[in-house]
Amino acid sequence: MKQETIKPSELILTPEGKIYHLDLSPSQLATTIITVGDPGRVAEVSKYFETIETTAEHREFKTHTGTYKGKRISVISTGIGPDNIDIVFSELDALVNLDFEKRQVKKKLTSLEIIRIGTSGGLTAEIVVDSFLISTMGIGLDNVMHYYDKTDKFFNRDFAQSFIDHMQWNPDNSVPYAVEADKNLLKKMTSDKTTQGITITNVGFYGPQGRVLRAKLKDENLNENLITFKYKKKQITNLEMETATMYAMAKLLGHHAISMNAIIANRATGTFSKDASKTIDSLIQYTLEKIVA
Ligand code: R1P
Repeated sequence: MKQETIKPSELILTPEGKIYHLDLSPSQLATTIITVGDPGRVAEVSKYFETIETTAEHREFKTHTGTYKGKRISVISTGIGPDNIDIVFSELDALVNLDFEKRQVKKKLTSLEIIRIGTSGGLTAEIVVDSFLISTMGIGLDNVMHYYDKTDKFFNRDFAQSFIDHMQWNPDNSVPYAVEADKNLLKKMTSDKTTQGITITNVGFYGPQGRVLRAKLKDENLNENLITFKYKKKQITNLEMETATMYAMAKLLGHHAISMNAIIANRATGTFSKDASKTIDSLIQYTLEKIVA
């Protein structure tokens, strides 16, 4: 049967044939990709590359593709939040798995290796500031994934339901989902320099992460309830804004993803790193070395 073509309103290409938001052509992307939130962090990663063949920038999406110890890597900023992960992962997948000339899905699909180097806040006192935490699982409190079909095969329903029950989760907020890390990448990136944990991904930085500056929260016990939740003796360790959506989008599209977190704040002790840039730089160097190991 002849495959239908994807319309210009759906697969949006620039006059140069680049994918719309990322402003990249397929040849400019490596199959190993580091994602960072902050566009300014892209150069903090690529400064360790011996060559840079591509630089691109459109809105919050900045890309450098080059080589580290001979391995071709793209580093891309996603900006902040799960909504951007939908855009970045859809376009990364399009770059490798769609034929831009024919506007069709390629017969042979490519799996990408996608590694987040991000920052995060620890929820319990044991998750110390300036440590590295790898997310074994993401709990998504965003709604992005609920627009996609066939998520049943990788959502951990039992885990999510026990979270919903424990939290007495307000269904008006969202429908929480749980999704595991890529097992091989988790093993590859882990060492005695890292801890592992369960990461909550939410849609905001203040209210949705239980922070009060001036606006009063609906649920003042949000973070306390998060840390008393246990599933098979495992506890939630940290909060950020991309991991669960990344894990789910990767599984949906057949890619491999892992989230490396530089813990720069601790919500239990109320502390913030005295030198967050140094901690992030150490995590960048650690991650690059693990990628080529
Ligand atoms: C909030 O300050 C941002 O920092 C964290 C959160 O996930 C959110 O994106 O990660 P990045 O430092 O990677 O952006």
